[in-house]
Formats: sequence, structure tokens, C-alpha cells
Amino acid sequence: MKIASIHLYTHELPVVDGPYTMANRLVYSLTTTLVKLVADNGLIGWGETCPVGPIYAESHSLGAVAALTEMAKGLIGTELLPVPLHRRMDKLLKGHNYAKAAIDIAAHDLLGKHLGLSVSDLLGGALTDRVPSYSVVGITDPEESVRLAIDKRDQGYPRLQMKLGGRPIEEDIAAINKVWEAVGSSRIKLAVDANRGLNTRDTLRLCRECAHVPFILEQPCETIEDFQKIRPQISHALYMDESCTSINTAITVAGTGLVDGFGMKITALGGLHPMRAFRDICAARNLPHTCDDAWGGDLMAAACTHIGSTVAPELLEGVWIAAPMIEGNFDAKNGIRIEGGHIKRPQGFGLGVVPEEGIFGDPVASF
Ligand code: 0XW
Ligand code: MG
Repeated sequence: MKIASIHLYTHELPVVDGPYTMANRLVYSLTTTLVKLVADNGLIGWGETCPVGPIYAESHSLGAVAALTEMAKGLIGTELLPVPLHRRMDKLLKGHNYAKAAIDIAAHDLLGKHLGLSVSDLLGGALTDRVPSYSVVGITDPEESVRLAIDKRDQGYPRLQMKLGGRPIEEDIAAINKVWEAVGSSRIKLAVDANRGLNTRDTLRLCRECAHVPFILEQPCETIEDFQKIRPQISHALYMDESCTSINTAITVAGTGLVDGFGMKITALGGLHPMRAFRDICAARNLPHTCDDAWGGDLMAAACTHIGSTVAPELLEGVWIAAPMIEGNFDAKNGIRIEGGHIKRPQGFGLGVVPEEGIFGDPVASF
């Protein structure tokens, strides 16, 4: 089965009850990019990529369309199997994993439909049909953080991730202590994620003044060198997210014991094919990780849920999806939703979700 044509779409995703807050950035609306692959047997596969703004990582929505346009003509006629497809993409464009991921996801959707398998089947097989999610508590005052944390716990989320950074460190420390005071006695897991917004000085202070709170510390600082500096001085579990932009980095930091786990995005690595390898590297080192992405609608949510369902439950830190902050679904009937803090693994062939006809308007480019 080969690629016969490629169609690119963009679609606005305003943040419901926005803004979504992270260190040094407020997100009010995002542009997602959709890829429709048509195979030479007429089958259609859909993929998606949606950077969470232009400064979260080295990616942005205009760049996604440009990178996909750069590759598209050269991809026509490529075999729709992950290894030849990634090899071909890498011969057409260096890097740009976030754009390649959209093609990869669409190819997995297509391959599943062609073989009569779900994407989780293609990734080795699901271990659950009820995938744990986790919820983000944004950067807000301690009292509101407590209210949100209690609400998310009561909704059934097994894990919370508090955003930090972009304010005096005392406020982060106060919010963490108050949230833990409120929910610490329940079995909910707590991660704190500064999205590279802290320096090492403030990170060390935060860990000292919250020593009694067993939180997972996710991507506190900017660089791997910062991780190396704080690692021997802290006792909190240290997870890497934005700094891990390749399988090579994952192998290095996992192999040297620099991290205790990861917040990992499909687009950071270039798609479900490399994400599967990442999953197996983490399993070999017994390292927990999430299966997330920066943002996106049903197609990205389905991709994250499928790969998440194949992770050993004891290593799955949860699947974050933007669905609670997106109005409606691309697929009204089978759209991805969170219920009781968990996500139902999509059934059906491929991704198990199909965008409503015409929902994205006309393509911005066709090849
Ligand atoms: C919570 N996320 C998975 C969603 C936002 O894009 C940020 C990201 C993270 O953990 O950094
Ligand atoms: Mg993170």
C-alpha cells in the first residue's frame, strides 16, 4: 500500500475556559494541523500535530505546514510501513519531528484500516481498555490550586500535574504545600512541572522547602546540564520532558541514571513508531513515563491513548489530552473523552476516530 495523495488542513482550537497557563506563557487558542493521507487502494488515514504555541518547544503551527509541504511531494509513492516511511521522511527533511509525527500517525491509521487492526494492535497490543489520564493544575493562587486539585481528585484523576514558574518561587512553594495538605492523604500522585521555567537555585530551594511532599519534579530547568547539576542535590524523583527530543537523548539520560522517568510527547520523537521504541527503552530500564502530546484534538488524543494502552500499567504515568479544554470533538460519535480521570481506548480499526466530513474546511495544500 503506497501514498497516493496528501492533503493538509488547519483548524483553530480555542482554549475553553482559557487561558491555559504555563511558566512564562498564557495559551488562549491554538492552530492544529491535520494530515489526510490517501493510499493507492483508496483508504484514508488521518494524523495531527498541534504545538502548544511557538515558545514551548522548537515547533510552531506555521512551521508544521511548511515542513509537511517540504516533504509532501517526495512522499508520494512511499510504502505505508513505518520503517520505509521514516527513512524517506528523514531523506527529505532534517529534524522537524513534530511535523513527521503527523504523517506517522496518519500512516498508522491507514495501516490499521488496511489490516483490520487498531493502532494499539499495531504497536504490540493493548494491556487495558481504560487508560489513566492526568490533569493539569495551572499557575494560579494557592487557594485556587487547592480547589482545582480537590475537584480533579474527586473527578477520579489518579495523578495531578501542577504547573510552576514565571512567578516568585515562594508562590510555587506555597501552592505545592497547600495542595499537598489538601490532597496528600488520598492516593493521588503529584507531579510539578515548570516547563523549563526555573533556574537551579530556585529548584533546589523548592525541593528543600517541600522535602515532605513526594512530588515528581518534571523539567524544572532549561538544560540537561541543569539536570546534572541538581540531580545529586535533590531527593525528589526527576523527570525529563522538553529536553528529551530524541531516542538518543532518552538512551543517554536513562542509561546514565540522570532521570527517574519522562513526560514524553509523540511529536517530540517523530511519531508512534519512535514512541514505541521509547516505550521499550523505558521498560528495559523500568522508567515510568507519560504518553502525551503538546495539544491537539481527537486524532492526537487517540494516538496518545493507543500508545498509552500498550505501556505496562506500573510504568504508565498517564495520558494527558487537551480534550477538557477543547469545544466538541472531530468525531462526534467516537471522539476521545475523559471519564472519571480515565480514557476509553478507541475501538475500531486504525485510530478508531474519523473526523466529520468537511469539519476542517478546504485543504490548505494538496499533493
Ligand atoms: C501537560 N502537557 C502534556 C500538556 C502541555 O502541552 C504541556 C505538557 C507538559 O507536561 O509539559
Ligand atoms: Mg511536561
